[in-house]
Amino acid sequence: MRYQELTLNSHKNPYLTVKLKHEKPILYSFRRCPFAIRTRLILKKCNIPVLLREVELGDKPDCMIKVSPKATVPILVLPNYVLEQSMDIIFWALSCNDPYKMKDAWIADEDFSKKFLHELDNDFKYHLDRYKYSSRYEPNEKILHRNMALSWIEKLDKRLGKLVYLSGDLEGIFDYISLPFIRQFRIADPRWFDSCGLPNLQKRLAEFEGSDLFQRVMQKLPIWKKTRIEVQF
Ligand SMILES: N[C@@H](CCC(=O)N[C@@H](CS)C(=O)NCC(=O)O)C(=O)O
Repeated sequence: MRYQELTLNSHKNPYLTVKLKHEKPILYSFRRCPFAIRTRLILKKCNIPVLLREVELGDKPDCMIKVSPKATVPILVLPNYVLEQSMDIIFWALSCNDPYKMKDAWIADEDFSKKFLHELDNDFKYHLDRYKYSSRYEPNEKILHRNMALSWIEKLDKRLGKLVYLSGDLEGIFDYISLPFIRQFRIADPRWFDSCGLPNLQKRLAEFEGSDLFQRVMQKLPIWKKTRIEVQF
């Protein structure tokens, strides 16, 4: 089965067999979290309806912690399973409905795809946190981490010199999984980022942030724990 190849882990992946039932899955999400943003982008592109519960990281709902004790967002609660990693939710969504054939870009060169994801979620994110939140780590090493992060996104800028989108001819999975993090990197010091000489990536990021899709997934929502309002996302 093709979807099996898409999973990051080689272990048996039970939720791939889950079919969407009438009841909608529940997504615990936090508006500004890049992991949650990438998940919302893909859920939207895949037309998967969910009930979104907006969370405050400093005041998480008990029922969220109960279903997923590690308590990071995003979390997707399905009738029989809980998915607690953004990429698991993304691959699950793509296995349910992939109208834009986003999986094709992933499958085309899976070694590249896995390396891209590893560099993003491990290396780049590591340096991003130590740059953006340097006061929580080693303030003296802020610029070192900024430069390490920059060296990776310079590769993305080069890629965009050859391709229209990070995913090829169409905006797709590589754009959606990475641009929320590049955005966060820029936000740490927009003037510095804009002066960095990354013309292709700066343009791509600006287009992405200006898109209807991005605006849609970034809407401010009521906090579920305080209001009990679940948003039909
Ligand atoms: N590997 C996880 C990481 C998710 C993550 O770290 N989310 C952050 C917010 S951006 C979080 O929930 N942190 C918990 C906290 O701050 O209490 C994924 O891909 O979903």
